[in-house]
Amino acid sequence: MKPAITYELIKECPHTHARAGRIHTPHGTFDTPIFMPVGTQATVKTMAPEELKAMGAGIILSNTYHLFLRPGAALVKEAGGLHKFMNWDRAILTDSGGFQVFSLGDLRKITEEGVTFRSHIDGSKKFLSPEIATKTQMDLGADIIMAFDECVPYPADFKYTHESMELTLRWAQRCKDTMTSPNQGLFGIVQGGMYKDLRIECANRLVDMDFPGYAVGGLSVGEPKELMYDMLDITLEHLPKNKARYLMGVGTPDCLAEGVMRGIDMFDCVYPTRVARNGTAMTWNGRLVMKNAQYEHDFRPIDENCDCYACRNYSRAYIRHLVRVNEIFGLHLLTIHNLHFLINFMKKMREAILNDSFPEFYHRFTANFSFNAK
Ligand code: PRF
Ligand code: ZN
Repeated sequence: MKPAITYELIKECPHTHARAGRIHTPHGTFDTPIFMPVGTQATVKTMAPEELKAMGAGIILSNTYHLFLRPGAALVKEAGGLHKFMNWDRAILTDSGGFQVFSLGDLRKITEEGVTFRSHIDGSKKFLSPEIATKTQMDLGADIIMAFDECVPYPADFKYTHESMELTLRWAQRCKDTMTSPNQGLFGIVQGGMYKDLRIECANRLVDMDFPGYAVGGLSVGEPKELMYDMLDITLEHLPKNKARYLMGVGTPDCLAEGVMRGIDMFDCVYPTRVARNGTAMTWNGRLVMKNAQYEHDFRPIDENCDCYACRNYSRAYIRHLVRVNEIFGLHLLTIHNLHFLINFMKKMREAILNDSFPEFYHRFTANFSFNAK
């Protein structure tokens, strides 16, 4: 039987580890490298599915943790699954809840069996395990589902990180043993903190278990960027070329370019949607803080070369006004622009890989881009 999720390698950059490919899912095929907009609570905040499709989004991410608490997987199943519930007929990936639970800090307790935690909503006691996270994701019905892992905080000592990695590997096997759905694909998640030998061991042992795709977890947790890139380099060396590779929770343009250069195919991050709701626009040069006085009489679009709905129809001055008076439409326009920008950014990288010009793209991008706000 054909696996539900397959990766097709189309072209490798001759100078870097960047690669262009395609991922086939039961809800369509999308080109990689790709950025997945985040729809934590079964909606990409402020966005209608038609708007996401219009900008070319091929897959979105949602969260088991949030949907498990509200409205519950049984209700989503009763609705006919997440695709039908939220009216999205392209691919969906759900994260397992592991990362969200671990972000709760003191409100959780980890055992071999799983994680007991207090709901951030009403403080009630809840339990998630590899079996429950996998069954919940089977009920939600996303195309790609994630193993239940422990994301080690930064910094963490070797002993803790090692034991945690062993637990993540035992949990990955339990997820695999629970997964029985023929039209979903379960991805394994490489942990191992900031220790190269643990990263290598975790990658090798997950590959032996044979997943249809692999994620790199436990990065972008507060470590210096150079350290993250070192961990990525070593991890990717040990993942097979014929499977998808997903860097979890990474989405600023500089990290996307660095990740693609190292051979990552998929990314997700709340960054573009979160900063939009904060009044920030993303551009090829860096961030524009729309509230700033310098945009008061600026009747140009956010980005002259962007063909998103916001840039085709509205000025910086208008969006600045909306943001200043707290109008929802301003946040909606910025969300449209930021997601369009990142989807287009990935498309440009893919074209460069296909044209053998990825190094030129990378140098042009890094010469113009500054992380600082303007
Ligand atoms: N594990 C899971 N989800 C995640 C992460 C992880 O390590 C990260 C780390 N950046 C983001 N989302 N399951
Ligand atoms: Zn735009």
